[in-house]
Amino acid sequence: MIRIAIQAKGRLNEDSVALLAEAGISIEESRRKLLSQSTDFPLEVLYLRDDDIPQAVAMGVADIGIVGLNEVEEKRQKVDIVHRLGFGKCRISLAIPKAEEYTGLEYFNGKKVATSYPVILSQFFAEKGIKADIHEIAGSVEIAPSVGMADAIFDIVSSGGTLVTNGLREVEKVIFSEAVLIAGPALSEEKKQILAQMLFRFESVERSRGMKYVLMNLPTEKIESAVKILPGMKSPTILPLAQEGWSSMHVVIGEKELWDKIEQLKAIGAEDILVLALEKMIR
Ligand code: PRT
Ligand code: ZN
Repeated sequence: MIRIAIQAKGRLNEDSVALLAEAGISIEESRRKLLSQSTDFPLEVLYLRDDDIPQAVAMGVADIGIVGLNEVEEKRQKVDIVHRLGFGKCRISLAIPKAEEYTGLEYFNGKKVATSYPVILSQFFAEKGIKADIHEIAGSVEIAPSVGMADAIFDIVSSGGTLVTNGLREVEKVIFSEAVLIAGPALSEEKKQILAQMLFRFESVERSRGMKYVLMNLPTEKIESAVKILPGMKSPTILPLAQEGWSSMHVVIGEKELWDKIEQLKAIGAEDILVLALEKMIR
């Protein structure tokens, strides 16, 4: 049995639960409970505030956790980052009132900067030789300049909409964050094995993201040209069709290059192209 800490509610909760579900790990519906069990995998889920997850994992209250890299960096707990999960992407940036002229990092010398991430910010300023006054506040950091509490802010940005609404301008992107899977420093062999099993499933889920399963009919003599259009793939699956001289080809193509590849395949004579969703890709 392994225990994972995930965010109880908030931006990372839904994607964390969805990732477990896609990995075939079902969890009892129990929004109000602190702890719930998986019905089909040796896993317990502990629901916490994201701020508490790094410490819970470092102390062994949970064995592993899903949390933003920003919280891991800020809390400085002894945990290992096992895997980047690709959701909850954001950055932590310095922003100033939009009418201010920005000349570079020296701007912040002697300025008061409001943030919920004082550890990350003080390290950044120390590395850059900037002497600013860091003012820690828990929430609504973005309003600090307009109410006269600070000259600038250091806060999470994703679309940038919140900054614009508050008359602020992003001037330095300091760290990039996404949800990460973390683990405590001293997992038992049994727990390490369960973690490896989970990782294998997560990786299969990730690999299949944005991939399509494509079937098409193709003159058999064109197979070689088709393989050239799809480099980087092991040989595609080819099945003979009842009609002499024709074959059916099955390949996996990334969504980003799908239309480009399909146009090229059509140009060499591919017909009846079917594009299907790909659920899992297991290696
Ligand atoms: O209750 P709990 O303490 O668990 O939750 P929380 O309120 O502290 O965190 P939550 O749920 O807001 O965010 C959890 C994690 O999501 C963060 O630690 C980040 O790793 C990640 N994340 C990704 C974000 C954002 N994107 C984000 N946009 N966290 C916060 N924001 C805020 C941002 O500060 C801004 O105020 O959302 C607002 C909108 O952003 P824009 O730029 O899109 O306007
Ligand atoms: Zn929080």
